[in-house]
Amino acid sequence: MTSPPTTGPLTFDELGLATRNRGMPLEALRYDRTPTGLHYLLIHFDIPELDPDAYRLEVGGNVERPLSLSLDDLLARPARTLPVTMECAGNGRALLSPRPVSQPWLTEAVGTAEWTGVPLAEVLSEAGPRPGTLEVVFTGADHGVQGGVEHDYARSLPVEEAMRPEVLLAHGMNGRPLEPQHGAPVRLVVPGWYGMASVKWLTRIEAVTAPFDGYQQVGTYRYRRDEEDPGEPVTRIRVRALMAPPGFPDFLTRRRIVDAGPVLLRGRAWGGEAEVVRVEVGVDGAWEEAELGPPLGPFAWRAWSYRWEAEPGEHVLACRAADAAGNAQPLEPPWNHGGFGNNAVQRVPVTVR
Ligand SMILES: Nc1nc2c(c(=O)[nH]1)N[C@H]1C(S)=C(S)[C@@H](COP(=O)(O)O)O[C@H]1N2
Ligand SMILES: [Mo]
Repeated sequence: MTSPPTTGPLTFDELGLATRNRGMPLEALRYDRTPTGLHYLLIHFDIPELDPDAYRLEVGGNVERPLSLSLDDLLARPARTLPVTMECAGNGRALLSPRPVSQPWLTEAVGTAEWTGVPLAEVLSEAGPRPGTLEVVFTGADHGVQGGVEHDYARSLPVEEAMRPEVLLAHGMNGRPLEPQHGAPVRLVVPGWYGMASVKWLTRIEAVTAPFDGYQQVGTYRYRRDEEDPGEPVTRIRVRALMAPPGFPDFLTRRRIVDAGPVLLRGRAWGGEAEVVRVEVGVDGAWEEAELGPPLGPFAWRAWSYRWEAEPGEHVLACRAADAAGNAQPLEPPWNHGGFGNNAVQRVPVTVR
């Protein structure tokens, strides 16, 4: 079923996942809005074949008025566009030791797109959840086996989260119709939550009166100590900053090479729990305050920059963010059995010549 965490070399299975699911090259941190072709991808099974002309979104379960909506029905409704930073909960997993065997992300599983869609709350209100509704379950058209369990990809949200005005039934990304790999024709976008909540290829929305126990809800996406531990659910994005690697890279090791003198270090910081209020840059362990740019929106990253006087020699650069709720990034990775929420500070070794 699932392999135990390992300290061994990367497996062929992990390589297979890594070549299907690309990360955002970190130089793309330069863009406010990540071009669609540079946005990260995470696809558990296969990209399903969905004909937009035959597409229906069924809204049912514990509701007064079940709905069946075509893509045209959704496109005809007033839409909202929001920049949203999405990050995979497994980002940083391959940096853990022992390493949970799954999609082996380093730090690139992030991107910020402008998502366009119909507020979920409007469609839900129209269907009218009946008293006793606890959660709303979102099911995708993709199907597979994970952890020995065959299922359609499905996740739930507590009803209060589902009713947040910024949760979208998205049919557009960066001003264009959704592309197949990002959930066409319609996906959920849950700003502030790790990516697993934003169900792609959405075909069914169901109001339920008991906690959803599908595989993607209870079998994974939990902060667990070990296999036996039921753990706590993975929800909102932990605060994090990343740096666009300075200078130029060595092809194989990606080690950075920089000329001595002033270097403008730049990056982005985000988090789903509260607003980012501080970013610091570390040079060989000494931390200094970075300058923050304006947030792009309440659910999107903000730019930061720092002027570094690079002196010849070997150096390690780092960056770390903190939010308004007092959350800060740890220096060492927070370990858990699935390798989720690793927001440890990024370290970038640099040779200055
Ligand atoms: N139906 C479905 N939705 C899904 C997934 C999936 O495999 N199937 N992956 C989830 C995960 S884990 C992440 S991180 C995001 C990734 O969205 P993106 O590929 O558009 O960046 O989609 C989420 N929605
Ligand atoms: Mo993910």
